[in-house]
Formats: sequence, structure tokens, C-alpha cells
Amino acid sequence: MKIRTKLFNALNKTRSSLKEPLKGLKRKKLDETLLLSLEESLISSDVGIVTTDMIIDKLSKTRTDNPENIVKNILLEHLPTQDDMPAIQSKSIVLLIGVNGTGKTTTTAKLANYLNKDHKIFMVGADTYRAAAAAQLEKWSERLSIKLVCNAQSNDPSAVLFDGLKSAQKNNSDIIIVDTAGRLHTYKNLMAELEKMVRLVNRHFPQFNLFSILTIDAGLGQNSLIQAREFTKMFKVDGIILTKMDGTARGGIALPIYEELGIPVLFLGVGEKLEDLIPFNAEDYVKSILGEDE
Ligand SMILES: Nc1nc2c(ncn2[C@@H]2O[C@H](COP(=O)(O)OP(=O)(O)OP(=O)(O)O)[C@@H](O)[C@H]2O)c(=O)[nH]1
Ligand SMILES: [Mg+2]
Repeated sequence: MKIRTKLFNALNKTRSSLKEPLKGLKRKKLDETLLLSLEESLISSDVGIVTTDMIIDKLSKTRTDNPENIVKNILLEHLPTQDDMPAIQSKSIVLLIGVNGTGKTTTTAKLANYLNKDHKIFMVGADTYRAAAAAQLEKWSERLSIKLVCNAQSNDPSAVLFDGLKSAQKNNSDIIIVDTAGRLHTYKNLMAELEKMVRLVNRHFPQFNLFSILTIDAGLGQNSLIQAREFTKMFKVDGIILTKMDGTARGGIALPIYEELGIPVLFLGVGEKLEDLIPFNAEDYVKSILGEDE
């Protein structure tokens, strides 16, 4: 399936809640009821209050035959362009971090699969908290034929990371993707462990660019934003992967994340399969939300 079709399908629910008010705006002159219904739909799609207010304000003040264009342009203004996104290139270490269950392990495999076309990839399973974590990654590693270092017996994530990075270097791998735990005994411990991993990379593997990428479950509504806000307060995050975009009606969440936190969404997870990871492109994203495509 074409990537854009996949994205369009994943944003199906988000798009359908905006469809009626947008159609109404095209057909008729702007009226209060239509604007109110568009406002409600934008808010319930998690587009965020700031962007929603700008859209409603502009629509109520502008005479236009093409209200959709106004909506489209305001949405685009609040999204990262390709220039705002860090590119994961050769000599990179990608730490996948995030709250438990948000999709770190699955995304590790999906990202490995995505980058494997142009790079020599290596995976490290540094989630030593969950007993099943290593087995889950081992399965992906076999399926992808991508090398993996993990240690189900260890309870020291940084030690596993160190071993993994050493092996990756020996193997001449150029991008290393690291799965981490979503939970330790406390949130504070988790943050301390993540900081330790960053120090380890900076001290022992300075020739690599480190990217910390946060996975956020797009289906949690306002909680997705709260999670991102909390995490980024404590830890430097370079980019976000929004997972589980398939099936949520709250697909607008990339907007308030960028608006409020200034962190670009780099990929969208649109399913449980390896190929279900889409590089973020603002134009395609907006088209899929507004339904201009297909
Ligand atoms: N539909 C859908 N499911 C997803 C997506 N990404 C992950 N999942 C599912 O979400 C569940 C949790 O994913 P994991 O990758 O294990 O999440 P995790 O963050 O590693 O979880 P912990 O290791 O417990 O912290 C699994 O059942 C995945 O198949 C996605 O983009 N779409
Ligand atoms: Mg995991």
C-alpha cells in the first residue's frame, strides 16, 4: 500500500469528524452554528486550542470562497517543515524512550526496518525491567535479520547499552537503535537511568550523534500531550514518534505538541506491522486530516 494511502486511512476517524462542518462551510456562507461545530470538531481532534482559535478567528473575519484553504494554511503554519526535523543519518544512536506501552519496542523494530534500506543497522535491547522485553526484540531481530544485543539476565540497562554499542562498533554498524524501559521502580529512577545512558554515549561514543526520540500514544487525547510535556521537562527530547495513529479520532495531536513544546513529530505509527511507520510530512498530514486527497 502506498504510504500516503496508509496515512489517509489512519486518519480516517479524525477526518470524518471534520468533514461535515468543512463541507458546510464550503456550501454556505459562514454562520455561527457551522463555526461552532467546526471549533468543536477541531478541539476533539486534538488540534489544540491555540490553533483552533486562530482558525475560527480568521474564518469569522474573512470573506472567502475557499475556507478550507484558510484551515489548511493555519494548520501548516503550526507544523514542522522538513528543515525543522533532525535527520537520522550515518553514525547515529537513537534512544527510544517513553512511558510503558506507548510502543517503544515495536517502534524500535519498525525504525530498524525503515532505516535498514540505506544503513547498516544494529539494535540494542536496554529494557532490563520487563522480563519479556528481550524475547520480544529477539523475534524482531530474527525477522529483520538485524543484529541485536540484549541480556535478559542483566538488571543494568547502561551496561547492556555499553556492550551493545561496543558490538555495534565492531560490526561497523552505522545506526544503532536502542529500546529502553518504560518504567522503573519510580519515574525518578527511570529519568536517572536515561541520563546515565546519555552520559555513557557522550563519554565513550562521542563520534555518534545521539537522538532521543519519545514515543507518544496518539490515542490518549489530552494525556498524550501531558505525557509529552512531563517527559520533555525532565529529559532532552529531539523528536517524537506518534504511535497508534490508526484507529484514533484524535489525530491532530502533532499540532499542539509542536506548538507548545517545539518538538517535531518525526514519524507516525499506523499499525502493528513492520511497515506501519510513516515519516512525518506536514503537507500529507494536513491533506489527510482535511480530506483533500484521493
Ligand atoms: N495499532 C497500533 N498498535 C501499536 C502501534 N505501535 C505499537 N502498537 C502496539 O502497542 C502495544 C505495546 O507496544 P510495545 O512496543 O510493546 O510498547 P512499549 O513501549 O515497548 O511497552 P513497554 O516495554 O511495556 O514499556 C503492542 O501490542 C504493539 O503491537 C501502532 O502504531 N498502532
Ligand atoms: Mg518495550
